[in-house]
Amino acid sequence: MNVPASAPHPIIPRPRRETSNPNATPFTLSESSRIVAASDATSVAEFLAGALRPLTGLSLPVVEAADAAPHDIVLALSTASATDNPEAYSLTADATGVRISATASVGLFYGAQTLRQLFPVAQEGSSPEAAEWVVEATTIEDAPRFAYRGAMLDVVRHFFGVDEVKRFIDNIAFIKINHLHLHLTDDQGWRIHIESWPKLTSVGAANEVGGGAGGFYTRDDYAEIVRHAASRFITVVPEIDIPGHTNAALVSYPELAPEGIDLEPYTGTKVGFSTLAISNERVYDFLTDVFREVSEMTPGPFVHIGGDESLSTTEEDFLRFVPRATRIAASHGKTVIGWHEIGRSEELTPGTIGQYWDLTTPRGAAGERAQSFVKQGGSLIMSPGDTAYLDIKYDENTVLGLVWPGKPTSIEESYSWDPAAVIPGVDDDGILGVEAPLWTESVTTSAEIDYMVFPRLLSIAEIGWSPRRSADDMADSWVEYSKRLAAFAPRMTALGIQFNPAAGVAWPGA
Ligand code: TNX
Repeated sequence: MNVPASAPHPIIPRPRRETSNPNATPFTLSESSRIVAASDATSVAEFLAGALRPLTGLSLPVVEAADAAPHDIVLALSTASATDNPEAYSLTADATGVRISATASVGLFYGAQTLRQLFPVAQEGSSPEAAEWVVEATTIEDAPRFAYRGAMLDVVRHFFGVDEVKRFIDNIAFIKINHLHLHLTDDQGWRIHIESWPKLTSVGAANEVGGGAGGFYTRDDYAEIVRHAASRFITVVPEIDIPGHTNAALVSYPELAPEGIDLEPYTGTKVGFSTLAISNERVYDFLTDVFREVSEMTPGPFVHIGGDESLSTTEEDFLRFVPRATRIAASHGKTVIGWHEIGRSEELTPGTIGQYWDLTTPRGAAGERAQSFVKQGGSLIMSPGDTAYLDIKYDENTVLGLVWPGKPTSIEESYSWDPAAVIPGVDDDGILGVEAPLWTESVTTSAEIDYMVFPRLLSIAEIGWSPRRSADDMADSWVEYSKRLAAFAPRMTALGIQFNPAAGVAWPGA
């Protein structure tokens, strides 16, 4: 098998290559250690210092210096060649120091995140003076398998404020997730302020599942989320879900609804009952304004138009709507993403990306929808509902969560699948990456987010980053991974992540 029996360091996601040298003198972080970085790398150096100072009690000054000393950590940007992946990095640690090099800041950032995981875990969270900050001599060469590694947070079914989202960003950045998809609009609420249609938030944001007060992001709030995400090399992907999942928009502006529909705020969990009025030209004015404002507020390359479960839109209307909606959403230079249902259209704006959310064993139609994106010059984000969904129960005893795929999703099931083995004929070339969505019908607090997301998001992070495993290697790779995950647990605890120590892993101290 290709999977090493036991990786030298329990790093998640597993690096492409690590060669440790237990006989060589290790690296030691000490009172004299500095983080040495040229001016183009100081922001990553400050990030790393900020992570290590509270843990170690060391001062770790960030300096620009030509002569690095043996206890220093050096961050070095090298010149890019055309083929270099900006996310790739190399890291060496030994008695001469730690050196992280990459062709772009993002690569240095991932090297820094890996270095955090090389320090001993046992001491994390304990008193700094007691610890010896030693890293066994090692060399790591690392680069991701997929360019897109995402997590989705549904801030509609239950609203989460800016600080909760920033905390989520910090936690997912630790495992090299690089996209945060925010599900911003749905039947229960509209969560982002749109200046040209202000009632979306003055009327449409006031509810959530279960009758709570809801909420929304002002333009400044959203800018703060985008800025914080960017500081962790995470791109925000805003989703405006249309033409279904629109009850909150329709309650705010009844002119957008089909005639003769009863419009009431909604706080339940049913799906598929709402639709925009597809033949009404006002709807396209609305979409033009909304996607213009959302595109202005979003520096990243993507906007997501939803398109799932539009069960109250006729097929004819859906097929008229989707090409026009993708054109409008793309018109500000963005690449459009939609759930796989929009692949029913053969007139997508070229390059539109499909997000596949059916099961790992496709039931036919959904697989064809998914192939349709690749045929139209796009690619796929893989989010199978029975492996990548973070809102599905872990087992029958999980209080939170849903079981619509027909069964729960254990940690092992979240780990033991391959994105290139789901849709016939679609392999790595047609796959942009993976994403794990957290729908929040049953999730109301940051502690509950942690419980559903961790540790299963670690599985998705590793599937998105680490080299492909063959079907024959799956069982062995799970055995190896589950040991690494157990070793990673105290790290989550030290970061304040209230993960679920679910069955199937020999958790330390259990
Ligand atoms: C289906 S998955 C939905 C959401 C629900 C979710 C619950 C998808 C694109 N749509 O509206 O929240 O199931 O797991």
